[in-house]
Amino acid sequence: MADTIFDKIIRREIPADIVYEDDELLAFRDVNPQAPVHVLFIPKKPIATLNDATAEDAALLGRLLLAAAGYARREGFADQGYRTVLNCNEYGGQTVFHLHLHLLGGRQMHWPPG
Ligand code: IU
Repeated sequence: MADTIFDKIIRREIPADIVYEDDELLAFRDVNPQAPVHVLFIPKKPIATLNDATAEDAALLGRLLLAAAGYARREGFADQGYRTVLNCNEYGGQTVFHLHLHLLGGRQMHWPPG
């Protein structure tokens, strides 16, 4: 898989506002926030898109979701609610090809998304 800007963030080659890290995951604030809270949760494992995830990644993807929920709980906006988004490829609006989960909170979300 091609190296992306998120791999450079993982390796600390470029700065990011990191809010969570464990052995397998990293989370940092989106540089172009679309809500008062906009954090990206990524696996350190380089998976380009959701299409590239395999059954071997099931637990990792579960931990990615739980890390986002845990962050919302710790930051005190879990009960108020939030949105998670995982864009895949062109029609999904994916621009960085290292799988990432958007966590958006702090404002009312609307449906359907654009
Ligand atoms: P997308 O799902 O691939 O469209 O989301 C990519 C996100 O990565 C997007 O919200 C960007 O603002 C964000 N981002 C970032 O936080 N830091 C960067 O250096 C780059 C993109 I490039």
